[in-house]
Amino acid sequence: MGDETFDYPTMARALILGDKDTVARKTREGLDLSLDPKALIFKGLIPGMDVVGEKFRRNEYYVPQVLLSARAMYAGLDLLKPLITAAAAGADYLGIVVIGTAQGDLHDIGKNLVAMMLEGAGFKVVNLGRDVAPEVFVDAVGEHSANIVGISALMTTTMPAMKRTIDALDQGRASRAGQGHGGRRAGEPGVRRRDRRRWLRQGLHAGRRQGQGPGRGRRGVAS
Ligand code: B12
Repeated sequence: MGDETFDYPTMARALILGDKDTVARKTREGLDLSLDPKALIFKGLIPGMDVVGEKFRRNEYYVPQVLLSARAMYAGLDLLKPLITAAAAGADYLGIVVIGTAQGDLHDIGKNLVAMMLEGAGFKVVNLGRDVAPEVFVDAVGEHSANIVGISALMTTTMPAMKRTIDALDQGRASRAGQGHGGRRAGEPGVRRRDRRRWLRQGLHAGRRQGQGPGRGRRGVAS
């Protein structure tokens, strides 16, 4: 059985129901079939979480159900993470990324997914976790000499914290690092989609062109 016949809908449905055992079982099944770990995330887990988000928005789901689904998501992601990050090549990093969720925001699934992908792509990732104060970002960028800073914010109410973090980074030494801002709210205030994509591309590629790691002094937004 290959990717076309794998039962992604059952995996997504289990996530929607918060059934972490079935999500873990389907993830293992997919891995036993040598399916691409990223396919299991993007065709199984994320479509399930999208439905959860929609149900939450329509008040068909409340926080306890969403929490169960989040746990189910992690039951899959935890199994997939070692395979995705395995490509990371010792000390020979493409660059150093400091990533965290903005102050006041507890959503960390998307941020951890981005961290995982970056690690798998060959970056060293310093993951600060969630609800991270601006000064903690600034200190971490200095301490690790990061080339890129990733800030995640999923809520309208935590967008100002993202802005405070950007301002703090701009004031400190960290202004030389490229910044990637993510989360579904990240692009909202008056930024055109076309510009966001261009900035992110520039941020990630500029430093590489100069052979000094990605994104020095550039800024990008992805959602
Ligand atoms: C799961 C979830 C929760 C879980 C979080 C568990 C966890 N460990 O993360 C729990 C139950 C804790 C939760 C709580 C709350 N939530 Co909530 N939650 C969600 C939900 C359903 C899914 C988010 C998710 O994980 N998606 C899957 C991941 C893979 O996608 P993603 O996060 O978007 O990440 C992708 C991109 O955005 C991007 N990305 C993300 N971060 C970064 C960073 C960088 C640097 C880059 C480049 C890219 C990037 O890449 C990722 C991969 O593609 C969303 C619905 C939604 N549509 O987003 C609501 C949602 C975000 N929550 C919402 C709300 C209101 C809340 C609560 C206030 C509810 C309450 N009454 O208590 C609390 C707030 C708690 C807090 N202080 O943060 C609202 C926010 C509305 C708004 N406009 O502000 C949403 C949109 C639901 C809704 N429609 O109402 N939530």
